[in-house]
Amino acid sequence: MPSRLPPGQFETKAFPVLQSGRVIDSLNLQNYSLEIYGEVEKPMKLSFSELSAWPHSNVVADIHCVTTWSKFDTKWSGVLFTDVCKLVKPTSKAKFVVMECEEGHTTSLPLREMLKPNVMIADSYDGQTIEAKHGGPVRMLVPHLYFYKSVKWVRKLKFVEKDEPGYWEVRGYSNTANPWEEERYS
Ligand SMILES: Nc1nc2c(c(=O)[nH]1)N[C@H]1C(S)=C(S)[C@@H](COP(=O)(O)O)O[C@H]1N2
Ligand SMILES: [Mo]
Repeated sequence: MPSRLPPGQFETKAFPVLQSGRVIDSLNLQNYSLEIYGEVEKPMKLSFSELSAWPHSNVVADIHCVTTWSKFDTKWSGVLFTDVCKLVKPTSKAKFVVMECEEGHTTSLPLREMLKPNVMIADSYDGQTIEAKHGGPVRMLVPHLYFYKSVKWVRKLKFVEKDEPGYWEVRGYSNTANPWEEERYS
């Protein structure tokens, strides 16, 4: 059976907390909003309750941090990115998605990576509202890539024609971030 552990990773039962700065704890269910804009036919700005009313899916996924920890069977709920696209309708120019977080942190991915199974806007972890330290109330989940692509405290999704490499990527981390190929650094 193929290993569930990508090369150079170890399994942890803990859920480490990692980010570039401090934990952002100023977002809550009342003040949260998510904007989806750029190369889409239907730009939108959603409150947390409006996002909650979108079609939800459950995902169970293994996650892999570039600092070498992996955690198996993490349980999330949220809106699949494929379902987001059915609602906002990317234009033919949309080739990349820039994920913009509270306090300016960003990452980006090609639209085709975002359309893979299990990529979601997550608003629940392990049956509960996501804790601030893990990016709550709303974070991205892109479980097939190193976890720095799964940004916390996401506020805007911008569909663009040209890539805009993100915070970790301009600091030497891989822009493709495939853990099975050990794409850690660029
Ligand atoms: N907004 C924001 N999201 C971020 C980061 C960050 O610095 N800022 N770091 C990433 C990194 S490197 C990792 S490993 C995961 C960690 O998520 P966790 O704290 O829930 O384990 O968040 C990612 N999302
Ligand atoms: Mo990370």
